[in-house]
Amino acid sequence: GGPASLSRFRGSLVAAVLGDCVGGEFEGAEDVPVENVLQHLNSLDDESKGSGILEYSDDTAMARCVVQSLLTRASFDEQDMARRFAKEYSSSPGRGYGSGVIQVLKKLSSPQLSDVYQPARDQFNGRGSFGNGGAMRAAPFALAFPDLADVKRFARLGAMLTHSCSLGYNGAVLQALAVHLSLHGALNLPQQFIDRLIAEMEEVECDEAVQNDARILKEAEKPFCERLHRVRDLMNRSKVSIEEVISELGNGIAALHSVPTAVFCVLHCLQPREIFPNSYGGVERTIAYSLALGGDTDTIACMAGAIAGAHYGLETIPQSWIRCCEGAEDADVSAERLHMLYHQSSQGG
Ligand code: R7I
Ligand code: MG
Ligand code: MG
Repeated sequence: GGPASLSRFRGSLVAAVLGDCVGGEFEGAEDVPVENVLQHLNSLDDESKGSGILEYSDDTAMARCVVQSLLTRASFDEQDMARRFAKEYSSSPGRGYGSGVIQVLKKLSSPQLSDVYQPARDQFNGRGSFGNGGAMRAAPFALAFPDLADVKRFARLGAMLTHSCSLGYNGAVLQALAVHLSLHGALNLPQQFIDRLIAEMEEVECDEAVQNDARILKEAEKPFCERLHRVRDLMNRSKVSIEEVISELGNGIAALHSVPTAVFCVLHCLQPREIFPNSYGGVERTIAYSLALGGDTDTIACMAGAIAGAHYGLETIPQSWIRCCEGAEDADVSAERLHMLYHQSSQGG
């Protein structure tokens, strides 16, 4: 489909859920042989096995809250979104949430709370979390707001409900930016895509809070920009091993060690790769490659899935995968509603 077509919205939201569900199998694994990834993904096609349904984790649980809040309020409403996070957590606490964020979610359910951003600020001795929990649920912001300034602003605020460290919320900004650009066909020119991401993040990271956090955490002055430059170097190499990707970009639970990695997974899998079957489409390659990196596989595959799905569209995603992932059908329905909201807003309505 063309820029911002329905198929791209559906592809993005559905592939994010698939990444989370199929990625759960390898979360935290250190060495994931490609054969194991392919075996796992093959078993999804094999319906006779009745492998059952793969459950989604906190990544999708929180993204669903974001989607429902944006759709219900037809804009960003931090009170409403915070309430939904808290309610979702209390009704289903076993989805694999990060150990720190649980404190925030408990505080958010208190009726006495006056500032919904305060619990996040209290995390980690007052500096806030740099985990990837804000980024993992950022894609819907790109699917709700046509205007890039809105995407950046609301992705940041949405993340700040749990992640007040700039290295946390700027991961969400980067993820939403990547989905926004992909939705508009920017991955047709990969070099320009990465240059555009770097240019946008240059602006985002030109900020005092970023400089402070970077200094305290001993990171480069503009941490995400520095990582994106590494992504650009890696994507232009003729051969790159999984070990190199892990050591250059990371595969961990910090936003800084996972969002640029997810962007790289998408870029690396734009062409067919000999480690994957020829029958694989782009979304399948991207998710498979994300799993092969090990580490925070559900989240990296979820984020890479959202970016890739916005590029390739829903038609490239196997039905058999959709059928065995919890929440994938729901995501498809929500995507249609987001598509409507998006195009209403872009007509100034
Ligand atoms: O970021 P968050 O929501 O976790 C998301 C991850 C995803 O992989 C999900 O799939 C799920 O598995 O969890 O949760 P947080 O608790 O805010 O951050 C995650 C972890 O990052 C924390 O439990 C800490 O181990 C670490 N972390 C920090 N450690 C030290 N100092 C995050 N921020 C800090 C910090 O400032
Ligand atoms: Mg998870
Ligand atoms: Mg994870």
